Order: sequence, then C-alpha cells, then structure tokens
Amino acid sequence: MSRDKPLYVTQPYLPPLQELLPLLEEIWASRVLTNGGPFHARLEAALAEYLGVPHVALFTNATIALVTALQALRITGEVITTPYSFVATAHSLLWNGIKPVFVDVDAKTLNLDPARIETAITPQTTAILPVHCYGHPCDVDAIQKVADTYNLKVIYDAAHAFGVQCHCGSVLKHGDLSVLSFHATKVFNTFEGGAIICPDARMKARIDQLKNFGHAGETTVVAPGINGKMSEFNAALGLLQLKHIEEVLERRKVIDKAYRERLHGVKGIHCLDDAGETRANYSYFPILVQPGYPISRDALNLRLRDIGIFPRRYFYPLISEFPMYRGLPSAHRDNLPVASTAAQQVLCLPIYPDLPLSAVQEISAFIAAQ
Ligand code: T4K
Repeated sequence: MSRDKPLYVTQPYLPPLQELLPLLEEIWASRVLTNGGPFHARLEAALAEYLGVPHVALFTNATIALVTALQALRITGEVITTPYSFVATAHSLLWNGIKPVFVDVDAKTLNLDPARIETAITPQTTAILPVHCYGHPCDVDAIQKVADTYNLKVIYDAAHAFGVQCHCGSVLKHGDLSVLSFHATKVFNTFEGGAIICPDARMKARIDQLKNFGHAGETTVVAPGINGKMSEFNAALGLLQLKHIEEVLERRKVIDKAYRERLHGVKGIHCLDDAGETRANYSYFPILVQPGYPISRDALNLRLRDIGIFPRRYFYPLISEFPMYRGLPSAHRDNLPVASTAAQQVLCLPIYPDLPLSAVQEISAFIAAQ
C-alpha cells in the first residue's frame, strides 16, 4: 500500500485566501509594513482577549521571544530546564550565556518533574525554564512552590500551549513570563511568529523596548536589544487565523478522539494522556511504542514512511545529547532515565485540521496490524 500524497506530522491551517486580500490592500495603502503598526496593535489586543491574559508582546518567532524573556528578567548563572523539548528551549539559554541544568521529566506527562528540581538547585541557579510539552500543562503549582522557596524566576516555554486552560484559567498566566510560538507547524500560526505573555504594562514596555533594539524613543537606547518585531503581514494573517481558531481546535479534538478509540487496546501502544487541562489544544498526537509491541519504534516509523506517512520522533534525540550540551554533568543519561526512555519510544502521529478521518483509520489500522 502506498499513497499518492504523503501525510506529514502536520500541515498548517490557512484561512481562505480571499479573506486575506482586503487586509493586504490596507497594508499596501498605508505603506506601514512593520515597527509596531496597526495590525500589530490589533493582534496584540485580540490575542490578549482570546487567551484571557493581561498583555501580549508579539515576536518574530518563539526562539527570539525566549532569548528576550530571559533578558527581560535579567536571568544569569544556571537555569533548570527539561531535556525533552525542541532544541530552541535550551539554545535560548546559551544565547544568553546561561548554563542549562537538565532535570528529568515526569513519566506521565513528560513535563519537568517538580520533585526533582530541588536537588538540582545551586547558589548559581536563578530560574526554571519548563515546557508545557505537547500543550499539556506542567504541574504549575508545584513548580511555583519550589520557585518561591528558593526565590527563582519561572519562564514557561509555552510554544505548544496556545489556548490551553488549566484549573485556574489560561495556563499562560503562570510563572513570571510565558512564551508562545506561532510557527507554521503550530495550532495557531502566523507563518513565523511568537509572543511573550506579560503580567503587567511595565514588563510589556520593557519587552517592547528589548525587541526593538532597546529603543525608548527616537534618540534613546536603554538596553542592548534585538530585532524581534513581528511584521504587519504576519499580524494581519494572525487576525484572520484567530477568526477560525475554534473550528481548528474542534477539528483537532475530533482527530485526537478518533486515534484514541482506534488505538485503544493495541498491545504496546500507549497514547499520552492529558495532564489535567480543562481545555486542551490537541497540538500533537504522541504515542509511546513500548515493550509488548511487536516491532521497535524506529521500525514502525520506517514502515509508516514506506507507505507515505511521515510521523516525527518529537523529541528524539534529547536536547542533552546534542554536542553543545552533552558535556554538562546534568546531561548524563543516568540523570535523565525517564526522558531517555520516552525519547526512544515516542512517535508523533499526523494531526491537523484537514486530516481526514479515513487517514486516522488507515494509520491506526496499520499500527494495529504490525
Ligand atoms: N520551544 C518549543 C517547545 C518548540 O517546539 C519550538 C518549535 C520552539 C520553542 C521554537 O519556536 P519557533 O522559534 O520555531 O517559533 C518544527 C518547527 O520548525 C519548530 O517551530 C517546532 N518547535 C518543532 C517542534 O517542529 P521541524 O524541523 O520538525 O519542522 P519541519 O520543517 O520538518 O516541519 C514538520 C512537518 O510540517 C513537515 O514535514 C511538513 C509540515 N510543514 C512544515 C512547514 C514548516 C508544512 O506542511 N508546511 C510548513 O511550512 O521543526
């Protein structure tokens, strides 16, 4: 069995092109292309309202947003983080001259395990950088408790967590700052883009300066800022994407449910559960290929590819195994047994709004038939 059209792990949602054209005409008429124009302002306001957060500072992507969030809070020394993420999480630390300290994840959620954070704290530790992996919330209360006890800042890499709610509303309100990604592969995309969720106007003003070269007026520069600004094109597209977000989330929910029903009872296949979110975003569909399944994760991956289906091993290898990290004492596999096992077992199956349920059926049946 082989397909005419390959199925990838994701495919970006796009609004109808004709809805974008009037917005492009506005941009063409105004000639305001970037540097905090009208669409930028409208998207910041619309996202703050939709997400239920105080302030949103838009960025060109989440990686620059993470680098800037660390600068905004003046983080130095060592930061405790997860090895089980996309490499940008830890790279944001290296770009700030900060030493990452890897701590293992919780076996159920694959998020940073709060019970293991405390032993990794040293006098140099200034912050914790957890990830809401696959959009499943971290144990935000336990992490905050450790942070409060040791006077540490918390920055959430919430690249996967657009629209996710937990027991007390938006998960993005936890910690000192949260960072979203609006990359093409994310639930909500502006082609490239990202944002920092800010708790108050003062912090937003500081972040707005940092993403604009440190400018605080035409002739004043108050910090060695970077260029992290989102363009008017991306912001206009974001406004349209937001109009369609409910149908996107609903469709993802249906696909998630279909996979769960069809993979239920397949020996050795574990579908990752939610982590107590009251509103999920179904951004990924990770399965763990465990002992009991007839073939290895990598063999299953290859067999799926042979029939034109391209899942992804997010997150293999662990960040701690890349050359710029593997020399750190905390990068040793013995320190990260849960994350190491998950990285060997995980396979993220295709999930996106236009994925037909017949494809979910086909993929699930193929997995069950090995
Ligand atoms: N923190 C976390 C936890 C993250 O996961 C990420 C990004 C970041 C921070 C940084 O966010 P940004 O700075 O990117 O805003 C992808 C994404 O490039 C990356 O954004 C994402 N995480 C990561 C998990 O996945 P790749 O190398 O797997 O992407 P790629 O190009 O192989 O795309 C995967 C599949 O998606 C393709 O096979 C086909 C489909 N695709 C992709 C693109 C880009 C499309 O259909 N259209 C497209 O335009 O990294």
